Amino acid sequence: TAGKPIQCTAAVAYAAKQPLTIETITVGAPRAHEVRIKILNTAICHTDAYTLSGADPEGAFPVVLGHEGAGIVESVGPDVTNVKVGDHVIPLYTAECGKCKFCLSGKTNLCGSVRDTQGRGVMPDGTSRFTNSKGEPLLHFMGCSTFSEYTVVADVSVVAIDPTAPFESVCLLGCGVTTGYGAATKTANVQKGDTVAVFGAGTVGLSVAQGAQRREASRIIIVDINDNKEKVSREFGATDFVNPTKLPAGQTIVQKLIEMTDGGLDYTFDCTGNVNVMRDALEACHKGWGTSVIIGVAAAGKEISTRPFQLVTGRVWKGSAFGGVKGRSEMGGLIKDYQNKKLKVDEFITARRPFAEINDGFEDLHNGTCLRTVLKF
Ligand code: NAD
Ligand code: AHE
Ligand code: ZN
Repeated sequence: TAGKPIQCTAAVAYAAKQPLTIETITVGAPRAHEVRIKILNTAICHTDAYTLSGADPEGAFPVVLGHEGAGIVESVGPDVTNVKVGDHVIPLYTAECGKCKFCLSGKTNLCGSVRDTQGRGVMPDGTSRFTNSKGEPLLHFMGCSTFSEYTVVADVSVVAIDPTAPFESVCLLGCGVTTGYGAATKTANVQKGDTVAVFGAGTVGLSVAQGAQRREASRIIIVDINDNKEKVSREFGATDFVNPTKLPAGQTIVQKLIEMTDGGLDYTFDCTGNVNVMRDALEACHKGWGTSVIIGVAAAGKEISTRPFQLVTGRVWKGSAFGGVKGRSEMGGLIKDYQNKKLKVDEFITARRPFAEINDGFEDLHNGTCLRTVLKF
């Protein structure tokens, strides 16, 4: 099949708020510095639903969504040296070229090599590798498009992994688990004894909690409006669980957290995407040094606000993409941690479905106990 287009099954998002259409599409051969991957498993991240909802300012249709997957390299285009046919791989929505200003800065995991075209849903040469049966081009998504049995990604956007690692589990390292765990251990760099509050007990928030636990945080308070999340929060390391909708009349979540921690948290994390929660997370930080990390993705048009005095008095507001993790350099270590049982991954899988049930998988997101639905081709 190398060098030739492949026909395969994909789930196409033709318009916002519409179910995905499962159909046969054509996936073109990889060009220079491109890799064609046979996806074995993909999960559904909240961000896929967010883009499908129409709330993503970069969202465009028709598109092949999906960015939390794992598979095998089927073929490579000219000049690809980092992976070869047969390698087990994870596509990376945060590329790592190792050569751009960002990669060389030592200050960030963001990479500038392919981000512009990635945001426009095309390959670095400005074209798409996906075509539907009518011959219409389909857009790529986040440089990954894992909701297709075959996908094409830039070589800087893929990492080879230990072939003994199970695809159905490590696909979750393509986004949610890595994002939360990295936000705690890299972006915030939580240290032993620190106090931490996590807003939102989804896969991202629970992964923040397990990162904070790994670093021996003294207090890990999970805040979620859904009481069903208390049990799982404690399983992932929460020492306390607070439902902000059940506080005594007149008490705010910020007051509650400040009272619980003698003045506020060392670190807080927004894992909800709600801008009001982001403000609470910042204001629950300790005066003088508390740092709040925004991970959640907010809808188009939403903005954050607080009194500047919050920052004047030493609180720090920052953000984190993919947990600050450099995928090609650091994925191997995360896979090893998973294999050595230092990193929980399987525990996030709350449903497994055949790929054909992808729309049911999106419905799972609303059931109140869903962490990740893993789809299998
Ligand atoms: P999720 O939907 O599984 O989890 C969100 C949790 O937040 C749920 O448990 C929900 O009950 C809770 N919640 C909602 N409103 C709340 C409120 N007002 N107060 C407290 N809790 C509240 O989502 P997820 O997959 O864990 O993703 C979380 C967020 O992170 C999403 O916005 C997603 O788009 C974003 N995300 C960002 C990155 C990144 O790199 N920055 C990566 C992955 C996901
Ligand atoms: N396209 C949106 C922003 C989406 C966003 O913030 N994406 C996160 C990853 S979410 C993964 O589930 C991210 O890493 N952003 C950094 C980047 O380079 O995209 C918008 O608002 O335009
Ligand atoms: Zn994601």
